[in-house]
Amino acid sequence: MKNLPPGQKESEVFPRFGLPQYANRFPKEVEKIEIRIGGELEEFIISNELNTLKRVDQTSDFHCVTTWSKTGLNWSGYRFRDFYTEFVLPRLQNEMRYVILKSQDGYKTSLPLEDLLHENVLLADRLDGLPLNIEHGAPMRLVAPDHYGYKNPKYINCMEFYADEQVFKTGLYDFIDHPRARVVYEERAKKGPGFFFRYLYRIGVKGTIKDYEKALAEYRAAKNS
Ligand SMILES: Nc1nc2c(c(=O)[nH]1)N[C@H]1C(S)=C(S)[C@@H](COP(=O)(O)O)O[C@H]1N2
Ligand SMILES: [Mo]
Repeated sequence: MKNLPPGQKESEVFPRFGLPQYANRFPKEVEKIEIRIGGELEEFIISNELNTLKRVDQTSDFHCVTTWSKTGLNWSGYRFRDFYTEFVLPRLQNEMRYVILKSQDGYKTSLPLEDLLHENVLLADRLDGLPLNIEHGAPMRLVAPDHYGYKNPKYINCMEFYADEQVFKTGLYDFIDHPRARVVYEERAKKGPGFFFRYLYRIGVKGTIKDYEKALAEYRAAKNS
């Protein structure tokens, strides 16, 4: 048995996963990376400039809040910290502390900037030596291994930087979205003891995987027809 964080179980597969309402949503643009940077700064778009950052490869584990973990994923991409230092920091007037992350499928979540600046947080465009596929977030996703999967948005297309925490409607059920969602502290939900939610969330895992597989098969069939 590998040493997994509290309440997690090892999964053989790395499933396409998420909240039920996102199963049938897919990114419109999977080839070209285009991320809108906004919030309390003058808006700009980041695209091919990312190539100028140092490419990093990283093997890390992925922990979904519903208790499955996939260990040893080989990501490749750019450090969020490098992206921030190079492109965002020079344009700021005051200090930012809070970031809202948005995706092509309408998914939204947030993290404190401090957490995003950890060395192991990546903007990843490759997995296991191949360009990221639709299942796992093409063309680019955030990889934050110390945070539950729901803080790892796929198909990322917008980041907003703010000095203070913002109130906004997340892509999640409101009770789920913990402001930090750190795996070691079992911050599974906004309120209440994390371990309680192990049992609640676990119930839905198999059905969700099936629904996500079905939606992907239908999407592929429609594309090829
Ligand atoms: N855009 C987007 N990102 C998302 C989700 C989603 O539905 N849409 N689901 C989150 C959840 S809950 C998990 S566990 C992981 C799953 O990533 P995977 O499909 O690559 O396994 O993506 C996260 N990021
Ligand atoms: Mo998740």
